[in-house]
Amino acid sequence: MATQPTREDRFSFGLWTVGWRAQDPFGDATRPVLDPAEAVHKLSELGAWGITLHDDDLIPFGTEGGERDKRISLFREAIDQTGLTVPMVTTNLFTHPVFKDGGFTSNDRGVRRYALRKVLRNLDLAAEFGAKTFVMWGGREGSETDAAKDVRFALDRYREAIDTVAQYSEDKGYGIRFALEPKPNEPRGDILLPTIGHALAFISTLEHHELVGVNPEVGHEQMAGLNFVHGISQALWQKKLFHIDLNGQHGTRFDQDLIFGHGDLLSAFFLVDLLENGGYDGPRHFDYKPLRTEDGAGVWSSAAANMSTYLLLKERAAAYRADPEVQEALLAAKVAELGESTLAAGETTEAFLADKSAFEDYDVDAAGSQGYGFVHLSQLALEHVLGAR
Ligand code: ASC
Ligand code: MN
Ligand code: MN
Ligand code: MN
Repeated sequence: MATQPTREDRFSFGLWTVGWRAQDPFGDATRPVLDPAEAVHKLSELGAWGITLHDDDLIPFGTEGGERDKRISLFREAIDQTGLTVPMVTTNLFTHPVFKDGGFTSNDRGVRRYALRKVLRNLDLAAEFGAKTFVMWGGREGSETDAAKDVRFALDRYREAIDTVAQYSEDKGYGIRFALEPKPNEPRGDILLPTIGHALAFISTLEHHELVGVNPEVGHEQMAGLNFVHGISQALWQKKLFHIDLNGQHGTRFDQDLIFGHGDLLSAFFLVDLLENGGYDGPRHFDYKPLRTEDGAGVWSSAAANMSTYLLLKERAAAYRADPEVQEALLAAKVAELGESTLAAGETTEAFLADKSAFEDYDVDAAGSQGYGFVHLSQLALEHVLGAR
């Protein structure tokens, strides 16, 4: 079994994932600060291909001048030494108290102008690192009380900000694409653009809608009780899956950011099958948090676990597809038949209405009593996931 990742697998990690010091709302950090250059070297040794970052992961908020330059160049040096890429960069508009009511959609106009400047500056850094994707996770864009936020105005300001950033990027010739990351809540009581569907609808209103897609995170959709595989399918169908955040989650509770596959394993299996066979060619990016219980060694074993789980599921998905019994079950379940158009090629509505076999003579009782065999198919998938086949 190929569980040793290589660069061709295009696995990437947020610097903030392995670098998370495990402070939570109830407890202090349990791990020391991780040197970004060490993160680059360790991830490279483990077989990762890319590292991603928020501006503040690399350059702590407020660090300016020579110290800022030094941090950037030390990171760049590690990148050059290892050959790791920086496929994606994103902006921290959530940690500093200035963003407590949001960045792009704060009620305070001065905060909005500051946030927009921070993002434009970070876009320059993204271009400098050769990033192809710029993620926007609006974690503080939202409210706790409906008295406090006119959501229609907030969406106007959200759109204004993204239009401005996209236009700036085009003017500079950066060739960067943008990916909005939905999340339903946490840290705000309610976050704007809470699901993939909300984000896709919003994107269609943007001036540079062609430059903007989504960066869905497994756990975020599952926090909203939604089916992640369905969400990703629609994003792919609309050619909007620009990036993805892989992790694990147990249902509708706080954002757990578990290792990929350590939440809903069956969903992870069908997700890998979809990503590998559904036309996604972007990074396989992990946005997870090493458990608070882990020490330094545990951090790196958790990073390796994400990749090996993905590769195991990829191998399982290939075995599932190649199994003749599965192919037979897929046929019986008419899974491919859904790919056939409902009307015949060139069939007019007139001809359709005249087709008695479609309605007047259609045997609804026979069709209603047929079995689709979905359980058998589903069990075959489960047996492949369990390695029983
Ligand atoms: C991101 C992203 C998130 C958040 C979170 C910060 O860039 O994808 O889900 O920031 O990881 O802790
Ligand atoms: Mn998360
Ligand atoms: Mn994320
Ligand atoms: Mn996250």
